[in-house]
Amino acid sequence: MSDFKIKYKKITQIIRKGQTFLIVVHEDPDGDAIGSAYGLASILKKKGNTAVIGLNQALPGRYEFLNIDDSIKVTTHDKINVNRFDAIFTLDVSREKRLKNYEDIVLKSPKDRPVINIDHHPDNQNFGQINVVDPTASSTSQIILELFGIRALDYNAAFSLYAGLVYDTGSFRHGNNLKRVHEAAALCLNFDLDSNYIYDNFFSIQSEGSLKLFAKAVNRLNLIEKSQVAYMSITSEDYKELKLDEEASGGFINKVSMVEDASVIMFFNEFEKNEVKISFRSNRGFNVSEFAQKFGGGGHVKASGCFMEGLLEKVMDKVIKSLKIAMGL
Ligand SMILES: [Mn+2]
Repeated sequence: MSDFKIKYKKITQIIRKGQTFLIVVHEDPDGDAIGSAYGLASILKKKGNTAVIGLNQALPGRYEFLNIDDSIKVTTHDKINVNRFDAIFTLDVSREKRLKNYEDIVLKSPKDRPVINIDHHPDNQNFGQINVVDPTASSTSQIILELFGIRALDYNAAFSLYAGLVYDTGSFRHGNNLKRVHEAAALCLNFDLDSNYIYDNFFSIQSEGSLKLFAKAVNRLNLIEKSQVAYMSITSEDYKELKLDEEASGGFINKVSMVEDASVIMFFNEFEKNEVKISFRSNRGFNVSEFAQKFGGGGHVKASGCFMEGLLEKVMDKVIKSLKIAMGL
């Protein structure tokens, strides 16, 4: 029996033995985190169990369309009585730190409340009792589809997991094994899904405020080193001026990742004064996961991020200098 099958068996035993499960995803969740959480919750519900999704914040508005089943509750850590749960699933969480408010709940979980860590980040720290970590998978949603298979799905599970696949592959444009990605997607398409609806919600539909904010970012787009490096920024003043919260800048980096010739694209996002979130995208093989790790961040070879405190200009200066050295420019 393969390692994957052995782990699947152990997980099904835990599910069969238990009744109520907690699903935790990483802070500042993305479409794969939320999609895989709803997908797994639907699978558990179909098996007659109850699952609660624990976030570090309220469900971000742009992922509200994934909330199609009122019986699946989303909550925050302060409202959780962890003793209720028979096991904890962590989805799409690479490092303990990314659990944020759930770090203690997960890392100090007793043996009889096992932690099942399902993820596709190469820097995953295997903090679970069971770790299903596959960096060759496009998304956590894909791993869940491959683990549980078609028989575990219903419409809601298929909808959510398909959404996770769409999100992390940029609508099937990237992912290292597209045949495998499409095979997982095909499982979902046995249900009558509206793939356009999912695509539009992630990538097309934007509020007026968000578009205005994007215009500011694009206005500050800089191309340096013969256009090999591109970067843009928004400031806390921009957010204030347009009366927007951080959510408004979701997905901006993906919209500029097609800048011609750029090997690396960076987005400096100062959502609070002196708090800068930096997103990296790589088009030509430069490993931005390794680079982000220099600043305490992480992610994937082609898409990563980190967080830094300090004046925006200083942070930008430091990161750009360091990037030039790392790229040998
Ligand atoms: Mn993911």
